[in-house]
Amino acid sequence: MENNITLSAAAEMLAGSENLLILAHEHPDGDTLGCAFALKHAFSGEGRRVEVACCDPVRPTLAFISGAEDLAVPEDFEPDLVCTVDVAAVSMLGGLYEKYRDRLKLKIDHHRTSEFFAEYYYVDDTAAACGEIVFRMLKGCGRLNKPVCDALYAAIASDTGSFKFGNSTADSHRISAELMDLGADFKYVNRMLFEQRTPGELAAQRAALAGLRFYAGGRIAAVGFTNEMMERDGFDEDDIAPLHSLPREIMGVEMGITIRQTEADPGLYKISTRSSGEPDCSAVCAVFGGGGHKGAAGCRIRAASLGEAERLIVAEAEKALS
Ligand SMILES: [Mn+2]
Repeated sequence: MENNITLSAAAEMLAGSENLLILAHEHPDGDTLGCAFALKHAFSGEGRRVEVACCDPVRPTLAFISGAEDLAVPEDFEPDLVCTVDVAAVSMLGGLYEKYRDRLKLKIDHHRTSEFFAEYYYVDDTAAACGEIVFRMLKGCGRLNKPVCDALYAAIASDTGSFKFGNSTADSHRISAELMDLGADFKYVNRMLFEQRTPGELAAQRAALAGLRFYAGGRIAAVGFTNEMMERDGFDEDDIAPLHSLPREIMGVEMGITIRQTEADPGLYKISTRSSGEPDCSAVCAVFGGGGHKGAAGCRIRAASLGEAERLIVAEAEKALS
């Protein structure tokens, strides 16, 4: 995979814009938000206006990065340059894709299976977090101020699961150490990221534990959520997100799977898979047109029921076991 722009040229392009719009991906996580707000803090001022937008609201536990839960584009704002961060596919932009498709100039990302939807792209799939790439870019142009460092620390700590996931590298630690040297408030960021739970998240966790199922002699574990469960127990899609790693954490489980019925289209099930890199989650999800990383990937499956969606994904996961 060849990038068609260097990080220094990308930084110059951003600096050359007057009205810069940064797009985060749907159901924003700490990485996409951390990158987006790092860019906002780095490039705001000097006659430049920078806004961040996302098609979904920010969940309350991550609002410390964005300062607000609503990331709609201000009505009076007409960007001359649009940049996406941590966005693998146009479907992850929701309705914002149609609105800005002709102005999508730059894409910065770290997903292995990537759509090259912007005019210029810089994708490094060896980076554990998109925040590592943004760090390199902002270090190169001397724009690492304190709020930038906090946001980038949040991005990297999020996507590495506090440096516990298999994707984290020595570079993840080196970059984070540099951010700490530069004053990143890692204690605050870690408390906000990893020691806060909403009541909805606990309700989702209770439902997940009650419905846990094992396959392949305990090497695969799956949990599923239906719209009915979510309505009955009072939790939503965002409350499920922190649970994606839960089945994988069980002793002996090599691939953990979470399945969620979608609210807008009850026949469509969103699948998230996790492993320690083996078996390859992105290969399993690619069978259904999805993608991601070896240790974490997702896809959507159309099925008549949660049980059917589960049978389909488990069958592919079983094939991937060595
Ligand atoms: Mn990411």
